[in-house]
Amino acid sequence: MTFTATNPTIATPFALPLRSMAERKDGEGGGRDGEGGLLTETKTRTQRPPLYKVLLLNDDYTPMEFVVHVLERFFGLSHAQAFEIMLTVHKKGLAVVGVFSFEVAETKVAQVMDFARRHQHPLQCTMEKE
Ligand code: TYC
Repeated sequence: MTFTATNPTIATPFALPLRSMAERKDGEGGGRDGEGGLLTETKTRTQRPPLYKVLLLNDDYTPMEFVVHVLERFFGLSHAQAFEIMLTVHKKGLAVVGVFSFEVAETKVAQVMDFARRHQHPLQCTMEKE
């Protein structure tokens, strides 16, 4: 299943297939109308899109100040928040920087990787499904 909504912060409705009467609980629709006709009903349910964690990985070469700057610039963190997450990555090897829709996570990863490459730092940023 793909999610192509241009604004991924807005929940996308999905039409679910009608289930047979046998699959339905009482009072769930799809019964008799009392005059011999069959009642049908289409239900539209709102499903949340899957979320993706964006992870920052430690390395031995990228300057701490550069990582702090990346976190402020691309993830909207305060200097104190950015410093804290940078230190977590430095000590533990990686940290979750944020959780986003697929498209937003993909964009953040690309922005960080491109920015690091342009500054010739080996900083690595990846995403994984939550
Ligand atoms: N370990 C790096 C250093 O000592 C700092 C660093 C922190 C690098 C976080 C990457 O994602 C990172 N300069």
